Amino acid sequence: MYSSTILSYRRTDVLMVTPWFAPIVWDGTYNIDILNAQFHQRNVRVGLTVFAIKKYTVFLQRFIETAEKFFMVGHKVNYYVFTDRPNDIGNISLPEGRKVVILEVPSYKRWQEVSMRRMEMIRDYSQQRFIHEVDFLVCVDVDMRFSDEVGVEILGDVFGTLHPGFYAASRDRFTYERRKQSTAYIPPDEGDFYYAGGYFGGTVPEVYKLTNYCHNEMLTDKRNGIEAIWHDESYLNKYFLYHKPTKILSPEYLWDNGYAVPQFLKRRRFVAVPKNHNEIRNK
Ligand code: 2GW
Ligand code: MN
Repeated sequence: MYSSTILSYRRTDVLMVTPWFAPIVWDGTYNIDILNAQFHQRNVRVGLTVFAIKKYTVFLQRFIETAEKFFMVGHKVNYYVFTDRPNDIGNISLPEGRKVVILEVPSYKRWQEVSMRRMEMIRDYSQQRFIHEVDFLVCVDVDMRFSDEVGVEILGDVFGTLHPGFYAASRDRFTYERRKQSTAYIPPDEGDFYYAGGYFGGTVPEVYKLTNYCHNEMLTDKRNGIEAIWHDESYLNKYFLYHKPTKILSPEYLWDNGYAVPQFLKRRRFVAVPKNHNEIRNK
């Protein structure tokens, strides 16, 4: 229940705001009714980008079904599904205000490239299309399911998500790119958080800047015969080091049940679907 005392909506067990005054979104720190009213007033439109290349089309059905239950319920949503197999994707009919848009794209042979090229494709479509259709983009992995509410509390100019494997780790344990030859290099005494590659977003112009940067750094590395250790995730971490996110999502928003659930994690909103790596990846 909402009350305006300044002692409510406080969490003392987790960091609620970064040193550059960006909120970190945890359960119990916001009032969704107030936020929904604000975003309805602006008639906000949200694009959810997801890639289903090659065998990863198998994840799509569950992804969209669970999103219909939990993602931005009551708001306008376009699902932008990038795929090389448009015929594998059946007709998905959704209620008024929500739709699936299939975008046919090439597939790359190496899986690292499949993952990294998402940056280029999101960039290109941001400029050509998304800018005319939505206000915010949310860019996520497809091997996931929604299991609790994800609403407008996540939206902001540019946001990243704390990786569920590193929220408690010290900086020296972050798996940033450590080779100086790579454009994704981060010096040992720098870095705020370890952000997950599978969940970022913001306004369309901000996502354009982010994806353009990551793609260009990747191309520079490619010309120099190097590829960052965790691919797009490494370039994303480099981007966020020098272009700080204006909002950060807690691991509630990107969880993997392979990890023990800590006390302070009150909700698991978007959870990795276990996959047989050999079966799904070799083809
Ligand atoms: C990926 C790895 C190995 C073989 C295939 C693929 C693959 C990925 C694919 O065949 N088709 C495809 O559509 N993808 C897309 O790339 C899909 O959207 C998937 O969710 C995304 C990232 O691949 P994924 O989910 O298998 O990798 P994770 O869960 O280990 O992802 C983390 O690390 C990646 C970089 O190595 C990315 O940064 C990703 O965002 C992270 O979550
Ligand atoms: Mn994934």
